[in-house]
Amino acid sequence: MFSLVLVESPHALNTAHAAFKWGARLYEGYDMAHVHQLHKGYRNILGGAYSSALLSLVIASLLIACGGPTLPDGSAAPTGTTTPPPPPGGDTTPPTPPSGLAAAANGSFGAILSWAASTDNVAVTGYKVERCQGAGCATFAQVATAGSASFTDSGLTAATSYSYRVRATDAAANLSAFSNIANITTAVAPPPPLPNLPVWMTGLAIGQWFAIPNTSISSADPATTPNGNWGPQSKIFAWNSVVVDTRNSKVYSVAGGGHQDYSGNEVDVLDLEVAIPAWSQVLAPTPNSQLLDCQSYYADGRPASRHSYYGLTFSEANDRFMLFGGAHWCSLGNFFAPISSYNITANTYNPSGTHPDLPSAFKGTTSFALDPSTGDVYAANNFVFGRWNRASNTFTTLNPTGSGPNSVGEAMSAMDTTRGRVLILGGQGPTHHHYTLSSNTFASITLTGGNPADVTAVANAGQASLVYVAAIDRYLVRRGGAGGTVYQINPATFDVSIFATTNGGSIPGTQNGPYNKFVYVPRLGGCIYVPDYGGNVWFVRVQ
Ligand SMILES: [Ca+2]
Repeated sequence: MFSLVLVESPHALNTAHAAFKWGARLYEGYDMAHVHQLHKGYRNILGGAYSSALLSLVIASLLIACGGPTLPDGSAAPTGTTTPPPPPGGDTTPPTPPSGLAAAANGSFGAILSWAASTDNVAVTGYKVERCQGAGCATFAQVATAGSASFTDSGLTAATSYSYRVRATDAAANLSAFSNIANITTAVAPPPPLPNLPVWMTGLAIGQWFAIPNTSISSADPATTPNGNWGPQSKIFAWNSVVVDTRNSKVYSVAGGGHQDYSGNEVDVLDLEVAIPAWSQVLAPTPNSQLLDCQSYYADGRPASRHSYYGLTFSEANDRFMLFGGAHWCSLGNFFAPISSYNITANTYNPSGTHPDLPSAFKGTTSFALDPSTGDVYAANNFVFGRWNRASNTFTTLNPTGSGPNSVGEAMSAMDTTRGRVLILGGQGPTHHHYTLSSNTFASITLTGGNPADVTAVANAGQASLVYVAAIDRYLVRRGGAGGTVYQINPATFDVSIFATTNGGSIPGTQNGPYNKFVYVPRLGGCIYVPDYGGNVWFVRVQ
């Protein structure tokens, strides 16, 4: 549908003065004599007075009927359809009901809705969006109108259930039946901002890297060294991630080890909200006498150490860290399927069987991306895509429509909480995609940017860290090389550029990739980076 608007003399029908706008162009005096005759004809058929709406209709019909006539400036008329005239006696036929209403929480305070458009004998002019609050609610009230088949709601309450339904209307105010009802639950409220930033952040500018003094994780080594060829340095060097409890800005290393490198499944923590952060061990490792080779749980019932890759995530609603698969302590190598977890406040691991296993196709260097509004975790591996549903503690293989990644080993992924979609990027696959939660669809994306070298660097990044920072509406990418370079990606256009930083020249390269060792810490407005075992933890403000 395009718009055609009479801008002059709609009733005088004076060829010399009549003019209309088609899109942004102004056409004056275009075959107005012919239009005049047609207008009179329509009026005779339909009755009623001369009107600008009827005249617009006549002009549009004329142009379309002519199959693209040349307009006064020599250009072709646009093609398309226009609103047909209402039936004699007025339009009494309502639009068809909207179908396939899908809704997804948009962070703590919003929702994103989409649905299949209605049709009408004349034209759908809009939609009325209704909402009710509370699990199982039934008292809907209109909260908005929408001109097309999608709507972004805002101003909601955190950690609250809402239901939506939609109906269509036409110009005669005929209302369709309601769509299906779609339910969402908003995310828990984000942590309150710190009233005072920790003193180590004093004077830190946006983009300025800072090595937090005396924060080598080697300072928290277990009293008795767990078995393994490489010792506790493996927590950082052996294909591992760290994870942040975003409620209190504490960084954790959880059961990082794996293969023959290191058997230790200790938990270490670094509190960034104190004046002088320092690593400490909060849970000692399983004693060497209790180790079991190539098992997902040791003899003491606690999960084995592993290369966690990207499979270490924060589950706020469950007060847990989740451990998805990985390469466990095992002389034979191999990938493992169990999902394990650690209870943060209780400082205990959960026993075997607390969670389902990953389907075997999700073993390996799978990408995992957390949806903070639900706690669900989206998983992408070679040719497969799935979701761990936090509320039901089930893992489901999803089969999105659209063009999906065909090889994503060691790809990075993160959720754009503003748009409700997961970006899957880099790694071994030659293509890049996003996944839209509300519609269960993949779309192929193309990275762009003014500096092709930046685009190439991001496109080819395997084992890299990807975070989404809603406060600046940017993805940030950290690769494994030395120095302070951070890339940013515009999540709407996929434009890649450098996020300007200073003072990062002495940041060391990582061994075996950053994975999620570059992590956003919302209460501090920056990202932590743990590239080294014997060196300090780095931090960069990003907002
Ligand atoms: Ca109608």
